[in-house]
Amino acid sequence: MNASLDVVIGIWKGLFANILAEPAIFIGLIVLVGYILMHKPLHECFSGFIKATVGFFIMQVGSSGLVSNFRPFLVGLKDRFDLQAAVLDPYFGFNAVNAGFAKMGWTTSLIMLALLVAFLWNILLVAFHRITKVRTLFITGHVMLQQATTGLWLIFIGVPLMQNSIWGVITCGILVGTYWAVFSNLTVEATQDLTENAGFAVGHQQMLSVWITHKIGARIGNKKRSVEHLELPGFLQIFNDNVVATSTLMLIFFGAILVVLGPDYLASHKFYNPQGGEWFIKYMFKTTIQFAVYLYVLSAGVRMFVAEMTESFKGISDKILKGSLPAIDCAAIYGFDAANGNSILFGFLFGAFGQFAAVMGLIIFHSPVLIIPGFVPMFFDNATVGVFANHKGGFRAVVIVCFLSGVIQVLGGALAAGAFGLAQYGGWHGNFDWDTLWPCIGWMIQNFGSLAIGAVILLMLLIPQLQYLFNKPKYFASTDTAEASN
Ligand code: ASC
Repeated sequence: MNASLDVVIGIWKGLFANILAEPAIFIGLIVLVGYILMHKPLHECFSGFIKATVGFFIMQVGSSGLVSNFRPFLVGLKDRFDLQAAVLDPYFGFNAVNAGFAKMGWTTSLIMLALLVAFLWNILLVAFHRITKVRTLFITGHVMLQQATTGLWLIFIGVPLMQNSIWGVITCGILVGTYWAVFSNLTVEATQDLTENAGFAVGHQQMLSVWITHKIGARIGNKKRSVEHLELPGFLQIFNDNVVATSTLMLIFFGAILVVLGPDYLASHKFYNPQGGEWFIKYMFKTTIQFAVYLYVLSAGVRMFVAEMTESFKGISDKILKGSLPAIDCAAIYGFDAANGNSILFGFLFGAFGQFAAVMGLIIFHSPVLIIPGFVPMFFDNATVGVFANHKGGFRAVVIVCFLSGVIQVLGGALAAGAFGLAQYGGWHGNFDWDTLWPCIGWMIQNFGSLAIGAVILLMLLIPQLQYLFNKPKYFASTDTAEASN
């Protein structure tokens, strides 16, 4: 690779690692710039920067605490029963692609370059929003890295001529950047409706299901029978409190998984310490109720940074990127669950039931690819659509949407892991969009090569045009923040 390209990759790697992959700092800087553009006094700009950054870090303490504490138990099922199975999880998918790159002798730093092209392409699409009708800039750095990685794999295996080449990288950047712009743009109405115009959209991994849920939620359920209005009889009323509900249900749910894994397995993997005199029952209780602890922390962080972002982003959308919104981590909507966390909880549980039911199906029908549910898609995708489903169609919508979402995740994930050769490396990306939309894109690329990529990009770019056509008067107004619309 030539030297100037190495310099570009070097600078971009630095910017990515220090700013974009640190969304707390990135969001803080956006807030800072927003306040400066609004001519706020310097001390207020500084205080907004700090609160947005700290708030985002608090949210991440919650979400990464959930991931690091609970993911090993689901993955443990694979080891405990010595299964040859692909784990549905974006981090496992990421590692699988990297292993695939190493085996094929492809250059992994091309992934960073594809990411840069995709990000610049998304900026261009927003800058020309009058023509493109794109209103959102996707800024969830760690997710962008995972998605560019899987995207590049699909292109390299699908179009041999593009393998390990700069053309493959540029094509991937445009394809993935279009997906970011178009699908996060698709969540604007749903998110603005849920958050009463808080001023952001979802930029994550289940944007298609957010859109579908927003569209069908009211039809399959009844908003009046929402999770927060569930009439629980007698003593069950204690479950209206999210801390009680989450702790109790996770004690049962993860408690059962811990029992299946067994004290010996847990001790041999240093989770549980019988030598130190720890009782298994106390270990189970303490471990499973951490779920409630991290969820609580997560929502506190969300409230803090969203408050700042909502106010300051007006500065940016008025002055620099007119009518635009940042598309951020799905966890940002958890602070807007009218049921105070219970839609999150039910979303997760019914998504998990759907996933386990589908895994049973794979076993019964002797699927060549076996799947182990991963925590990230199981929790974050289904909790997210759970909140949207409750908002539009109450408890019934949560049950139906999240159960189906869980089933689709496993079936689509199994197909994708097998079809794109990643099952052998142990994992597939696994989030909803990557079990539905992307397997279709991958299949088209495998069968019709670069022609398919061009067609997919054009078809995706058509989506915001259609959205605009059906909603002309309100389309750009829907990016007004709460303050602006007051
Ligand atoms: C993902 C991913 C995570 C979580 C996090 C949720 O898809 O890779 O680390 O969800 O973004 O807040």
